[in-house]
Amino acid sequence: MTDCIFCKIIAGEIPSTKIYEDDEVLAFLDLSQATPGHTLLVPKQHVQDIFAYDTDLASRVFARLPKIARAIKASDPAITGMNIINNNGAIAYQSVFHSHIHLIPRYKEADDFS
Ligand code: DGP
Repeated sequence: MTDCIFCKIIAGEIPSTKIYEDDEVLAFLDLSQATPGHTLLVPKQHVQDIFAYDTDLASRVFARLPKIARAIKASDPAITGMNIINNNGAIAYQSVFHSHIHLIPRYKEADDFS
């Protein structure tokens, strides 16, 4: 999709810090880090939101979560938890309309990074 910022990141037209990539998904650091290591997992195929997903593709994309979450957690011993969030629709605070899953590491000390 020509006007989609995440499609441009997937195509390498906009730089990103890649965390994980395979034939079907890309995970990269969120520009706006809720906590250090805040990562977005996106399907390479443009899918607007959960309502538009092909069920098989959704199961494959969401199945990557444990592996990527474990890799993020392993990157810093201070990470002891993680919020995983998927916003769907403007009413639910989706601002980029290429489906993405937030992986937000939580740290063992009080982690107010705002
Ligand atoms: P959401 O509100 O759930 O649609 O989250 C969209 C996220 O996308 C938001 O946390 C900021 C992030 N974002 C927007 N533009 C860019 C970009 O150009 N690069 C990166 N890495 N992240 C972006």
